[in-house]
Amino acid sequence: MIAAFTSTWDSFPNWAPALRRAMPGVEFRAAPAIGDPAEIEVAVVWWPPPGWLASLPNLRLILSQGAGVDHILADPLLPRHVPIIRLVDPYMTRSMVEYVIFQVLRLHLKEPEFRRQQSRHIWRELTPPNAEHRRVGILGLGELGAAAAVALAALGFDMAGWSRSPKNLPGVASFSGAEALDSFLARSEILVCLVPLTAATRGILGRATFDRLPRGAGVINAGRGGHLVEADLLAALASGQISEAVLDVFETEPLPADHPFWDHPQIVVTPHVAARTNPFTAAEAMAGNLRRLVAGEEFPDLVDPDVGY
Ligand code: NDP
Ligand code: OXD
Repeated sequence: MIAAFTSTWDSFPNWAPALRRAMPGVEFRAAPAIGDPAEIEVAVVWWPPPGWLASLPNLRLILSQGAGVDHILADPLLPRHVPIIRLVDPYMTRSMVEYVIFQVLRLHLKEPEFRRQQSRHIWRELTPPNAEHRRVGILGLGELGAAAAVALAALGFDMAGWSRSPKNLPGVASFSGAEALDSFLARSEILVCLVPLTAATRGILGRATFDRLPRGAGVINAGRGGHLVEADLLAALASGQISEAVLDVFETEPLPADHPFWDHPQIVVTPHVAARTNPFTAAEAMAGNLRRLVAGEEFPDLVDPDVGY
């Protein structure tokens, strides 16, 4: 079997040892030098050039290099009959759990405020509530959101999550569907975004959402830049409706050097590192899906292009 690799975030030499170790029977070719396109049966991709997947006439499987698949579904010429598999990798899930715990604790324990006080030599005791009196909400209770929510519940936080379908997770109140969004937001003093970027979720971190949060809420976006309406965040920070924001993902990445987020005292910027794909563990997950393809088995992590994730 021959597979092609294309990526805008990482190089083929970084991936080749991992792919070859996990799938020793597969020949990998890096775009654009893939030889005869008709020989390619599997594509391992991150932001494939529009039309590139459609140029592979015998393609049988598309493997995403990331958990999100908006980079694939954005292709207007996407061959919709070819199964798309998103990346589900326990290593990546643990990274996201660590990131979310770290950022929630920072906001909960008022670390940004203490930093600002220190820079002005101010000794002012601020006392955060205990975790059980801090209401945290996670938009998205999938692979990553559910794991983060359960971990925060285990730390004692008053947890809730919002998803399309109801969930039954230990210590996590479940809110599902558009009709439950307002009541979910009304109780979220710290809001974490971990939904996929779809037509239904684009711009979800905008004024309508911010206005429904308790005054002074914190916002953590580890989903996608397209979830955030940047001007609405700046306005909500200026008005005090939002107190702090932690942003890992941006509409334009890398974040342009002159972007106002860089120097904003109430914004923490991290460079899309909440859960970076690890080629070695990702290649293991991909190998499992290749085995399923060959065996004709169902894919547990199959994407539904009509729903967008
Ligand atoms: P999953 O597909 O496992 O979970 C998505 C969750 O979002 C599900 O709970 C789903 O509901 C919910 N959801 C989707 N659409 C809606 C909607 N319209 N209304 C309510 N809930 C909705 O995704 P993952 O957890 O694996 O990943 C989530 C996202 O995290 C990725 O798409 C990606 O954008 C981002 N990500 C960011 C990384 C980073 O480093 N910053 C790294 C990896 C991922 P239901 O359960 O009912 O289907
Ligand atoms: C992903 C990501 O989707 O890295 O995996 O954001």
